[in-house]
Amino acid sequence: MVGRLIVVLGDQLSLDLAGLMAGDMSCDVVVMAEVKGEGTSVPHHPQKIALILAAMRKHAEALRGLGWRVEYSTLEEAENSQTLAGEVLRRAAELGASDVIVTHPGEWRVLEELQALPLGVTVLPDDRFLSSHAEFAAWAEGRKELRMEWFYRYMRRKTGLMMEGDKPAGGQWNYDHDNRKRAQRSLLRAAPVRFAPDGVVEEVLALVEARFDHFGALRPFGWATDRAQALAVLEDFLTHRLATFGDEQDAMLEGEPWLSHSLLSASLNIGLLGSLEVCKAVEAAWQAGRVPINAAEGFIRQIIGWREYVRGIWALKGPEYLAGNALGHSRALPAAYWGGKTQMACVKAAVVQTRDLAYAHHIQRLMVTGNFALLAGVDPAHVHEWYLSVYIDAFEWVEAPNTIGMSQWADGGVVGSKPYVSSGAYIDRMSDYCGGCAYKVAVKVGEGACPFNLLYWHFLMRHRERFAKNPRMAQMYRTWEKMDPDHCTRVLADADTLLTRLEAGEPV
Ligand code: FAD
Ligand code: DLZ
Ligand code: SF4
Repeated sequence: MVGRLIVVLGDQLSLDLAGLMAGDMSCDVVVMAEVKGEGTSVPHHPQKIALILAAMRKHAEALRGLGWRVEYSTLEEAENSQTLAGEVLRRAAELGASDVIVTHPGEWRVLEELQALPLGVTVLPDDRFLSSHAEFAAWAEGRKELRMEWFYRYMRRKTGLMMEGDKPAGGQWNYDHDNRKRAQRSLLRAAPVRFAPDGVVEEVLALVEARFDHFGALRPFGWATDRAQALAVLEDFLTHRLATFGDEQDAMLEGEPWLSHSLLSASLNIGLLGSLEVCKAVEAAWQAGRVPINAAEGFIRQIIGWREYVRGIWALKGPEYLAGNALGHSRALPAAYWGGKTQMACVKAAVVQTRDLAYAHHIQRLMVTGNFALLAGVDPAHVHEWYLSVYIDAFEWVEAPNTIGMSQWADGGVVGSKPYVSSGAYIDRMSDYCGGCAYKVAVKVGEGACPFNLLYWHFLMRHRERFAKNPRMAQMYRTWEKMDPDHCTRVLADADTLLTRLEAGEPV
């Protein structure tokens, strides 16, 4: 007879997980399960499945090393269930357990599935986040707008990160005006640390190769799959890329997928690193004079600001948030997103990189693939499924508010006061993609016109009612009014033709 079952999910690989802290090593049993259903709930990128399975296997060993009894089901074991709930139930019957402890999952579907178990299920808050559901709800209470910047300042005060008393270090909360530079090609840019597969990873790669036929290349696989490797990625970032993180945050360069980004999201999201330890390491690098203030502040804002904020929105809005479609968009996702042909150099670069690396950085996600899907009026549910599938770091709690809220404005403006749309000019300013594109970014209409240019105006016109009075967008409507009416008619007609071609499944 055993005590309770402590369920540890594939993105809960932290030794101080709430479920473990609440458990009793002398009688409780940790249950971990590789199940096909979690790999196929959406067609997860093969590298993401491999990361999770390899990290789970290593974590189970680490827990055993600490003295926990771990009952671990591998995907190879034929008698196993296809679902997490089925596997927990099977273990409960096998061990004679009737109570289960679960740390709050990061996907509503998983929470509902586990709560429906015919067992005593206790769900504990996931205290790996710096702000709890209750705290975020209290912060949000009574506010007309839930702007990230205000939440960020609250979190700076709460954590004390980069604070001098009650004032922000350096006198400013936000150094973004020093950021957003165009990237320069540099022979000195160090490639980030990657890891050759060890025995555990090799085993899992073979398994994923045999069991999953999803979009995305499985090899080469170089992600950190244990805490020691994740700490090495952090150290590599602090030493080689943090100093230029702010400057290059929004830049895009052909053939340079990583630039000055940290590559830490997957390690943070599956629990190999803690968000506070990462922020403290960044703060210490700034205090030691190793990196400028705009870099350190910019990075810390992404973590205690954006990361915590989107989790708060996800928790506050609940499962209904996933069905948001404020703009009534209904087109299918272009085949180009799943590797189909496209002549748009920027979209192609982002998708090829996504296919090969399971990674694209924030501006590629927001201003290339996200921007195009929004301009083209793609159903946000399809966009959500794509983003949840293709990235190494994609988990619903963080992906959904970024996609449905920030990127597609499908939540009607909860996350963003205005939609993130731009013409080709923005992409041209922040990247070197346009020079090698079949389209011409300077061409606004007719032969060779950049699709972003056409669809930008089409978007603004089809949503005129909603956005013309938005103070942050009114200027664009005034610009349109001043344009030659014949030109405007041609832009909208060309955009309609483009959308018809997209609907017919033609490559654009
Ligand atoms: P860096 O650029 O080095 O940033 C540092 C860290 O800040 C990241 O590791 C991440 O933990 C955090 N961060 C930065 N921006 C955000 C943000 N907007 N929301 C939450 N955390 C942020 N991030 C995910 O972790 N998982 C997702 O599924 C995800 N989906 C996204 C979908 C869309 C449409 C968009 C626009 C953004 C999405 N992001 C997501 C946010 C961001 O793009 C990634 O966190 C980042 O690209 C990860 O790479 P990095 O670790 O090199 O990040
Ligand atoms: C994403 C994922 C995958 C691919 N496989 C597993 C698995 O086999 N077992 C498991 O416990 N978790 C897996 N996960 C992560 C879960 O889907 C994750 O806990 C939810 O997405 C909630 O964030
Ligand atoms: Fe993208 Fe337009 Fe530039 Fe081509 S011209 S890379 S489609 S922004």
